[in-house]
Amino acid sequence: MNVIFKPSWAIPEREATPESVFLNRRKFLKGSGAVLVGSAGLAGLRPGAARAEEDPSAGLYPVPRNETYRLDREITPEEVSSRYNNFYEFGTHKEIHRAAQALRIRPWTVEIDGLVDKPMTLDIDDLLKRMPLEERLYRHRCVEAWSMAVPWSGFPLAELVKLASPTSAAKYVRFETFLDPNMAEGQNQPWYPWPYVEGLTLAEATNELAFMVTGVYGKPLQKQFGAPLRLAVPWKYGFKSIKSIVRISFTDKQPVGLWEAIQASEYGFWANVNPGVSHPRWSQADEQILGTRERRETLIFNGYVDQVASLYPDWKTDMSLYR
Ligand SMILES: Nc1nc2c(c(=O)[nH]1)N[C@H]1C(S)=C(S)[C@@H](COP(=O)(O)O)O[C@H]1N2
Ligand SMILES: [Mo]
Repeated sequence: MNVIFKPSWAIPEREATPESVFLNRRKFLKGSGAVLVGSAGLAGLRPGAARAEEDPSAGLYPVPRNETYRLDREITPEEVSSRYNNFYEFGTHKEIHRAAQALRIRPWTVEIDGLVDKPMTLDIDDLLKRMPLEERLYRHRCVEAWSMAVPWSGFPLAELVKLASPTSAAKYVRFETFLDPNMAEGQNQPWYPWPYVEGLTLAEATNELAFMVTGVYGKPLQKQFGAPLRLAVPWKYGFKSIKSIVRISFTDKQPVGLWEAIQASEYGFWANVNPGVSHPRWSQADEQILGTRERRETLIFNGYVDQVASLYPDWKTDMSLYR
């Protein structure tokens, strides 16, 4: 496709969000049959061959829930959260679930490199067997002012950091998504500096909340959620939670994320959820709860202040330091 779209970061998405949540849901309910046929087609499968696509990690789920992480709202139904996604590798719209079926999730390896004792390549299924899998209920707040609440399955990022054994010089963790424009049509759009990159400080990465997600709703992660391995850092805006990770590097330089590279004034490195600081083009004071007509006040650090405040010692006096 060579149609030139206006980059979606140039559109005030918040204006479109409440309506599109509602409309997408209705479209899904009316057209789910077509969705299934369409996705099998994209994956190059005959409809009858759909079983061949079964995720080899399916037998690992469901995993025990860690009750430490509680919600102040309902879990967003799967048919809502899995039909309204951001995954720019497959397009800039929210009905990414179809195009994202082109994502091939096996074989899948994750490179661990940079300032570590021993760089390594991990096979995803070996990694899944080595890590302590658990379920956590987390809120997710997109910078576009919509939110959801999801039962992620996965393991603490701190466990992976331990396995990687960074040297004392490492200060940051840099994450990278796959790069394959033949598979992911959105990666042919030249104004994005592919691949998608995100970063955390090492202290953030080893905070108890930082979670490597491998499943959701008691099953392996669906492709549109960023299978087979994505990040969840629920006190930060959603764009920090990078999907379909193939490389994790330890470094002494602050990583520049894809969104920061495009528009640093709107999407900074810290990106901590903060209702008090507006996005340059819209307020962050409240949020649309996905799949409902409810708006709710957004909480500082998305409600996770107890877990993360120690990472940002002076946040009370100058939270703008952490935009
Ligand atoms: N690789 C990659 N990761 C990504 C994105 C993306 O476009 N590509 N979008 C981000 C944004 S803006 C959000 S809000 C969340 C959306 O996650 P969800 O689709 O599972 O709700 O993924 C984040 N991770
Ligand atoms: Mo987002």
